Amino acid sequence: MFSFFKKKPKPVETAIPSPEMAPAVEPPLTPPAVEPVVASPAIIAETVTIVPAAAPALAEPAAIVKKSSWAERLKAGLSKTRDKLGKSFAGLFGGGKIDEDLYEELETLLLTADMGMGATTHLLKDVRERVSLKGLKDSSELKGALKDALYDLISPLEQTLNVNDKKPFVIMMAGVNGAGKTTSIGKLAKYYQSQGKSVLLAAGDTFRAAAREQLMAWGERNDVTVIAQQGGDSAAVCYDAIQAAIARNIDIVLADTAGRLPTQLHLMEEIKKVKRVIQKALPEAPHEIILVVDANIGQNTLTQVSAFDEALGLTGLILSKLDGSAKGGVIAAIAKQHPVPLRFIGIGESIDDLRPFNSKDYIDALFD
Ligand SMILES: Nc1nc2c(ncn2[C@@H]2O[C@H](COP(=O)(O)OP(=O)(O)O)[C@@H](O)[C@H]2O)c(=O)[nH]1
Ligand SMILES: [Mg+2]
Repeated sequence: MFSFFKKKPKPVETAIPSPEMAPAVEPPLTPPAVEPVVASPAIIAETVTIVPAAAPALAEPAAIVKKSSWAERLKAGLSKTRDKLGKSFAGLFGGGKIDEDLYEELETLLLTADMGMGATTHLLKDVRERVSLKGLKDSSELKGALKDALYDLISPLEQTLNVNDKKPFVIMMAGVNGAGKTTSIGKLAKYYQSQGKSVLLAAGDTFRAAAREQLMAWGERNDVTVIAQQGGDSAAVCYDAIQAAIARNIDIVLADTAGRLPTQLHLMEEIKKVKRVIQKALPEAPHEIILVVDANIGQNTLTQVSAFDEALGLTGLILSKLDGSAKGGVIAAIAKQHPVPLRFIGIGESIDDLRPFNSKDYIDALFD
């Protein structure tokens, strides 16, 4: 593999679309001067620079982290959610009669873990049914019933992303600022490389120079091609990246985009345009549109999922920062209220801290 930035320390071929390409037909949307998520025009106009390899875009996993298994790290990562629930669960499942008081405590607990009203009501109903069906009498038997009910609720979200049938397979990232899009792209590039896939990155966050540099630094260190542009058009960068991927027989394109809030309607229009232009570059692309959501925002996740889904038609989710969050229950809320396949979960800043979502592992890490 090769990297433009490694061998040619100058800006990559810029993506100036030909007249028949979409960007020429659709005038670029100008980033607003007042919005906090966009860089000032001065930064947008800045020249692409090479970031020294010493500036890490992603922390390398510490030796101790490398030794522990994903299951252990998942458990450690979910410790905040588990701590919040753990003691109460221990009390709840510690033995004694199953009565209305117990169900009430359980309800409070599920709501505390950010499962939301819909999922909580659903789970309680399901647990009650299991209790009566199996004739459970003691609260110590409730844990199994709750785990089973939770599994039935969230396991439909567990759907492996199949990247094998299209080449290049184009994955487009979306989300608010700081959700973890760029970091997740770095982690995913490594993940797919380790499976023998060739990867190309599109530095589609053209609003923040730092985002482009973050991606370029990552690409340079790991010998992955990064397509970047010094101008401000995300759609053109993605178009160029797909052309490059086709020409170079690349397996997977990971397209970064700038952060935006669903309420910033002009920016939501801009990302719809990015999708349309990707479609022009490759008719069936983007094959996957992933919303990256920060687990710390809890119930607000749902607002983001529905808004981005409406704008783009989401095909997948990445839930990042589960490690820092006590709101791991939000997965149940997503499953109940707005199910979108949860492709990956992030449980740390290291390069190996992103893996496909596995509902059984997740439930075990929460309860055991
Ligand atoms: N603890 C933790 N931090 C994360 C995770 N994913 C991303 N981050 C951090 O969140 C911050 C914002 O990430 P970034 O990828 O730049 O967000 P973007 O604006 O959506 O591209 C960075 O400091 C990342 O290291 C995660 O799973 N766990
Ligand atoms: Mg970013």
